Amino acid sequence: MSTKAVCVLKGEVVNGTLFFCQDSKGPVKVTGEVNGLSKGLHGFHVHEFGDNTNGCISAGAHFNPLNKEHGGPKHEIRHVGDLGNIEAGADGVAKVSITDSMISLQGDHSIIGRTLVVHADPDDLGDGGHELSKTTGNAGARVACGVIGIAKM
Ligand SMILES: [Cu+2]
Ligand SMILES: [Zn+2]
Repeated sequence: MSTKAVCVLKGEVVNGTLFFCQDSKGPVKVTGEVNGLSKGLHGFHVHEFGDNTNGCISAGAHFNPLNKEHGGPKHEIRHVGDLGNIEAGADGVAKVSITDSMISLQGDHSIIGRTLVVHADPDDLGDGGHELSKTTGNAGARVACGVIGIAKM
């Protein structure tokens, strides 16, 4: 059985739609497109709360049920929500195609009802040596966000 979820990202200039698909308890495939970005890398994370009452800031910190330090998606030490970066071309469009085994659409690592956030700056994946590297990857402002919801099968 496969589970599907969807997220509509909204920001002042950045927007997009992401689709999530998981077969039984396998990895989650994230696909879609984000528009209106500056060229280059942008931090891309699942944040803890599905709360956008005060904009993207209400989504809280990175989803971190295992209480680890911030890292990159391929690192052993990472937040569950750490999906690394997406990369926009000169046209401001980032095509997203990520497969991740830490996030899930069910159980303790479920991202359903939490917020997907795109940042202004690159995520340094914990290695930047900045005081924020081990908590946020120093990825800067939140330029768009959206709550991840259950999608039609
Ligand atoms: Cu983030
Ligand atoms: Zn993180």
